[in-house]
Formats: sequence, structure tokens, C-alpha cells
Amino acid sequence: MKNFYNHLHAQHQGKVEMFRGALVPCFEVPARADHVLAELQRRQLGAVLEPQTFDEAALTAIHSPRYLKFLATAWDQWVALDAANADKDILPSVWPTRTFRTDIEPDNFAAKVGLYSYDAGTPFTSGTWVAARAGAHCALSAAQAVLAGDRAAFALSRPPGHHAGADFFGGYCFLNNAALAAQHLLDQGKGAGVKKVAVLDVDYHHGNGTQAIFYDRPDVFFASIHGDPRTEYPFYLGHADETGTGAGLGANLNLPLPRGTDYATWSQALETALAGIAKFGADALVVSLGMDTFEGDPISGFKLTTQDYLRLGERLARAGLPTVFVFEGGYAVDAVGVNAVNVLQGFTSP
Ligand code: OKP
Ligand code: ZN
Repeated sequence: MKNFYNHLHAQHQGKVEMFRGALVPCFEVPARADHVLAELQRRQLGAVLEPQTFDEAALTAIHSPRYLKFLATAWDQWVALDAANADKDILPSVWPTRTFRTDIEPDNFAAKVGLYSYDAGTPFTSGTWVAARAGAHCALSAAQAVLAGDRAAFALSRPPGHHAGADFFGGYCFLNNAALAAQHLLDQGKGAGVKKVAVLDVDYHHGNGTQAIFYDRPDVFFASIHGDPRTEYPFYLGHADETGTGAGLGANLNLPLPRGTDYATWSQALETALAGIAKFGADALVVSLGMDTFEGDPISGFKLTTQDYLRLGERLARAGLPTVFVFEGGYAVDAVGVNAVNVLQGFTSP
């Protein structure tokens, strides 16, 4: 399996995030990807490649031009306000909620940041745009490899992506890598017979961005297994009654589970998700591969073990679809490499 490694990921290195009234060190750290890379190389599980570059159109297929322009210029705007800002990250602090307008982009920088975000846990740093763009290119490159005939490919990219919407960042995410990969498979895969794509999100947190992007689409099935949003981030989306809208009705499947869920129960939800994907008739699969379902994860509540990830990989292989893996969450830094590579290993050599 080819692995597309975001060689620029460490340029995104947030200092602090807002948590319970205090600024605490970021959980989403560069060491996460370093550990996955080291484990890939240790087990020699395929070539580690730099991503190709793609033009703007591959990004505007998912994200709004207004949002992309903001991401590309945000840091310069921030430092232009005050040169001393260069030592601090941008952290959102004000948002338009119900009854406010979102059609007018404010001139005020803080207000602009709030228009394009939804939480105060996602710092935007000097290198965020460069890192996020290269990460998106990893996901697109992995999709490209699958279109060229590879059975599977892995985008080893951070920051993660599944919380990012068409025009907002949040939940440590800026560009929706999984959505970009899915759209690329559709846009470039017509000749290869790719007409319908499924996104399976196994991150602990509901992929609200991916769901929202494809919610009215009949050609992308979104299935997600995650902590119940009544108690778990991102709280305001991910309930079982969200089944899609309009032409996309029936193409969204949420499987929320309580804190404390282990693989015996989690894998039943996986069967339900895969049955939905099979019934939908997907021609290709994108897996939002979050490893924060691990029992040792510091911010999550499921109880999957390191061994369980081998079984997950085996099961995904048996789904029989060309598969793009996109790295998402996983904050037990010392375990995330072994756990992620276990999924890939289970997939390739069960
Ligand atoms: C991103 B991904 C922890 C608060 C949690 C947001 C979690 C984002 C998870 N102090 N804040 O889905 O792994
Ligand atoms: Zn997560």
C-alpha cells in the first residue's frame, strides 16, 4: 500500500486550546504523525511518498472560495494587526449563532475568524494553511493511487479533516481530507466506473463536516460510528435520526454509541455500517481513520484495544472495495502509530 505522508505537517503546531475555561496544551500534536510514520517504516508496509500537488479546483470541489481565501491569508491578516501577534496563535472567540447573518464577511479580523469556525479548541498558526493544504494533497494523492488501480492507499496527514465543513474549521480540522478524496474519486473516476462512493468514519468523534458536505448528495454515502453527541464532541450533530435530505435521503447513517463501548459492541455497529455501504452499492470506500476509539485515548471514551485494530483492518478488507484511508484523530500519542498501522496491516496481510 502506498502511503502519502504530509512532509509539511509539523508546520501546523498549535500552542494551546480552550478547555473548561482555561488554555491547555494542544492534544493534536506533530508527534502523532511522527509515530505513525515510524511504525510504517518499522514494518515496511509500503512506500512512503510525498503528495503530488493539485490545483485550486480540487479544493473548491468541496470548500468555498471565500473560505479558502480566508485560510490562505488569515495569518498575514493576523500579523498585520500587530507584529507581536506573530508569537501567538489565532484562536476564535466570537461566532454568529442563530439569527445572525453569515452572508457578509466582516472587516474585523476576530469576527472573520468566527464566521469561518465553530469552536475555541482549534488554533490557527503560522503554518496551518501550508500544512493543511499539503495534507489535503495527501488525501487527493491517495485517491489518485486508487483510481490508478491500487487496491488501497493511506493518507498520513495532519491536521485531521472530518470536522471541517465547506466553509468552516473546528475540531482541530481545516480542510476535509476525506471529503476531498471522496469527491476526487467521483470527479476523476467516471471512466474507471466510480459512480458512488462511501465514506466510513470510525473516528471517536462524529464527522460533522463530512456529513454536512454530503448530506443532500445521492452519490456519497456517509456512515459514522462515534460517541453519542448528547455527551461527546461535536455535540450538535451525529444523532441516529440524521438520515440525509432531498436527493441524499437514506445516504447518511449515524451509529452513536455510549462511552465505555468495547469492540464486541463496536464491531456490531461496524457490521451495520458495512451492510449500509453494501446496500448503497458503493464503488469505492474512503475511511476516516481516527484512532481515538483506543482504550488509552486521553479525550475519548471507547475501549478498543491494539489487537482490535488488526481485526478492523481485516474486516474492512473483506468489504472488497478500493479503499482510501485518511488519518484523523488519535491522541494516545505513544500508541497511535502501532494502532493505525495495525489497521493497515490487518487490511493488507490478514
Ligand atoms: C478531533 B478529531 C478536549 C476537548 C475536545 C475537540 C475534539 C476534536 C477531536 N480537551 N475538543 O475528531 O479526533
Ligand atoms: Zn476524533
